[in-house]
Amino acid sequence: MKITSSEIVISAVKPEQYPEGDLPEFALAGRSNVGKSSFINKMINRKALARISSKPGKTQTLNFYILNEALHFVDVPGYGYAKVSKSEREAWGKMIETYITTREQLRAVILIVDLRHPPSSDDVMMYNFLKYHEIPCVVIATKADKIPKGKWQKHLKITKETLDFDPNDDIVLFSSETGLGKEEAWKVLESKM
Ligand SMILES: Nc1nc2c(ncn2[C@@H]2O[C@H](COP(=O)(O)OP(=O)(O)OP(=O)(O)O)[C@@H](O)[C@H]2O)c(=O)[nH]1
Ligand SMILES: [Mg+2]
Repeated sequence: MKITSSEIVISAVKPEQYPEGDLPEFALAGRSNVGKSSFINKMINRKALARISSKPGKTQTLNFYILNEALHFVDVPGYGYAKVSKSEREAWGKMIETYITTREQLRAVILIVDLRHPPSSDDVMMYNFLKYHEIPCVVIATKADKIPKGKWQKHLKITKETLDFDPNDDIVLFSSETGLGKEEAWKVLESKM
């Protein structure tokens, strides 16, 4: 898909603030600092519409972006950032759970994992959570530019095994640095719109 317009709609913390209407929506999920905001920027050809962390934990709210007046991307705060208090973590959990389990426009969650390392226990928990709620999931294995091409398939295999990956889901090798996987990712998302 060629993105010709993109802008932020709102930074929301509660359902009353979610945009109205029935545009199809895709939400990002993944560890803090894994590359969710970078993924959005690469997909929409913007350098810094979604804010990229100099330090982890940058994204704190549900940031809704509208693309081509036709769909929403939702940037979501990452999990697993150590310097977060228990009450902040609980508030985060509630906000995400409410969003994922009640948002009717949500077509799929884009789960971003780091291709270099096996998915963390939080990644596995998030994937299981999505499966449990029967939310379609697209796994993006990012930062592929950081490992040699010859090792991609081996790392992809470990990623799938660790997640106990459902073969009906899609998984895409990606790099926000090089743009690898961008066309494929759009193809997958378009098939779910
Ligand atoms: N080499 C490389 N670096 C990347 C890639 N994607 C993201 N990064 C870097 O990883 C860091 C974190 O990226 P973000 O996009 O801010 O990560 P995030 O998941 O949005 O982080 P939070 O908002 O804190 O949850 C930044 O320094 C990015 O430049 C990638 O594909 N390749
Ligand atoms: Mg971010």
